[in-house]
Amino acid sequence: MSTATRKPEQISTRVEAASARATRAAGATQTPVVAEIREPDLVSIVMPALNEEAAIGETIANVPVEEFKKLGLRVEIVIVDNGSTDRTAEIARAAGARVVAESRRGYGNAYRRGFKEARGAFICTMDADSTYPSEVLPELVSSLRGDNLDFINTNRLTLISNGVMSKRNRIGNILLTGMTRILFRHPFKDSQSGMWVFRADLLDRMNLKAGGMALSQEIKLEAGSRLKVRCAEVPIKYRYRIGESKLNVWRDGVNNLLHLARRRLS
Ligand SMILES: Nc1nc2c(ncn2[C@@H]2O[C@H](COP(=O)(O)OP(=O)(O)O)[C@@H](O)[C@H]2O)c(=O)[nH]1
Ligand SMILES: [Mg+2]
Repeated sequence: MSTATRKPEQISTRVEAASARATRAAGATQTPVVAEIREPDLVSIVMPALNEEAAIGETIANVPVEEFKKLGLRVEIVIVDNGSTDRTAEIARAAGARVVAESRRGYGNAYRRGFKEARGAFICTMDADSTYPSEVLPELVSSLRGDNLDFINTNRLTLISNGVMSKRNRIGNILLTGMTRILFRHPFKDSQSGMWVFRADLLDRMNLKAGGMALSQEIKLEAGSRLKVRCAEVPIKYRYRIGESKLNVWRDGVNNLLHLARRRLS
């Protein structure tokens, strides 16, 4: 096993067996139509991209398609673009990705659209900026299958090297994660990480509404705190970003805090 990952530490084994039985007993109306067209041997790598021409080609080329093949899995790469004004879409298409255009701006809107387009039984996410180590994905999908997990989060904050993330972003990530853990008894140690690996059928049970950056904490809150599916988290080695960050630290930080407060009060 590489040093970048270790066996996912299972942080919740509460399987919703009773609820699954209840759902089945409730009949076909509870079974979403989209689930029927998910392909069991297909992994969908979904990435939102806004003006990422400097990084997107390399990010797509680094997806370990051959390693997935060794596991008997095929890969589709879905890029969700929100009107990039550079060559993002063109480069992504040339690199073999399917590019989907979403008219509503925002990271969350892009992901929610990408999840609708994904056809794989397994979904992996990451930024289109070369920061996430995609080489760990086959091992994580294997863990999902072998260890009977539903959702794996990645934690950038434990193995972080100096300079890869600005001090301000690091403090923001630690504060937001701490708030989330206190307010929701949340299991994850990096609530803002953008790399998640999960079973696509979870989407049928999740209630994802965030249009902006808050989607990252929302999906983890749905998995780890509301649905309490079988979750794990692994440390990863986060890398230097290529191209400009789209994060507006103050605006997105405040929006994420408001999202936590609203969710706690609702
Ligand atoms: N489609 C789309 N992608 C976005 C939007 N905002 C950010 N992204 C993408 O979401 C990912 C995360 O944004 P990024 O700037 O890397 O944030 P950071 O990792 O917090 O610095 C990157 O791949 C961005 O290109 C958006 O409004 N629309
Ligand atoms: Mg990024």
